[in-house]
Amino acid sequence: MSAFNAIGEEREIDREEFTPGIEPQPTWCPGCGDFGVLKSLKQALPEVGRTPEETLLVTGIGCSGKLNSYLDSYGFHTIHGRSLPVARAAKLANPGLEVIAAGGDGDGYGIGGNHFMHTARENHDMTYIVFNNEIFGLTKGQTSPTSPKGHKSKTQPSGSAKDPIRPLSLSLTSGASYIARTAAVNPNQAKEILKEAMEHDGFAHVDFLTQCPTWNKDAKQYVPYIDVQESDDYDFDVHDRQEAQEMMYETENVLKEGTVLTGRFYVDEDRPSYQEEKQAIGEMPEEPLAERYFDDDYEWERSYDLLDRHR
Ligand SMILES: Cc1ncc(C[n+]2csc(CCOP(=O)(O)OP(=O)(O)O)c2C)c(N)n1
Ligand code: SF4
Ligand SMILES: [Mg+2]
Repeated sequence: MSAFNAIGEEREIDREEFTPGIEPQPTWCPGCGDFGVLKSLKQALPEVGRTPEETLLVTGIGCSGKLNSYLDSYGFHTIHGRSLPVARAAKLANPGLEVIAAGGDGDGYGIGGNHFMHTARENHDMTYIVFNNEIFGLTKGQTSPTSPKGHKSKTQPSGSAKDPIRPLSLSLTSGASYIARTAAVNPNQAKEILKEAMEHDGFAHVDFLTQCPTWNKDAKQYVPYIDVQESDDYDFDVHDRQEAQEMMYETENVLKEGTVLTGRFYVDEDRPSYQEEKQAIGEMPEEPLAERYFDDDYEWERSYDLLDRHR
């Protein structure tokens, strides 16, 4: 079965279809927030009408990168920090696919930070989930770009001297058109946010707070969380860039003090995606590039049918 043409029919989709037949038991530590990402993703995909055959998950390296092994879909476990360029290429070749890139805070905001910035700037149509546990989990707890100032680790035994990056603000400044933060401790909200991110046309960035009880004992700081859309204390327009910017800045400030604000922070539905911009200047055909690899006799639906179905 070709990765370009394995297209499911219109039908009821059971979330268990996304559970692989081999290696179904995650090797994440008990209590790891990564379970929350897997669970909410498995719930969200059928609810947006996607089958495993219509989904491509591209991951980086880290505990988070293991997500590929536990979700039955097309998958590509790339190298450290490089999930986004692979995801971009796949989406450009076959825009009918639901393309999800995922990786850790070290992977996406550190070594892959350049790709993050430019994929957001170019507004590539995909969902990008960053498992933000504020440390390098897989390599046993080193300081990461989101570790709070003063955080002690093996690499910074006296405490990090540096302020963490501001992932939401960075995303907005770079050009992402959907920006949200959710947390593994809030699976219902996480599912809804992932659905919105997948349905969004453009680069949808979800900063997903995932506790690491093994190497980051401060994980308890993620509880309780506040949903900014549900709370009466916050009133801002997610479509207004300046209001979103101010809300993100506050959100990033208060996280250091242990107040976890989650929800949608910025949504721009009007900005054309990279593909649309390229088509507008005649640099990209209307038909999926993947279509060129089809033989007229193929029994499966063709990739432009998939594109029509999900447009
Ligand atoms: C080029 C390269 N440098 C370093 C590593 C070692 N390495 C593997 S995972 C990782 C960090 C993982 O942290 P993060 O991205 O936050 O993911 P987590 O494990 O926390 O989910 C590092 C430094 C590597 N695999 N490749
Ligand atoms: S080391 Fe941390 S991030 Fe990795 S699986 Fe264990 S709890 Fe999760
Ligand atoms: Mg991490």
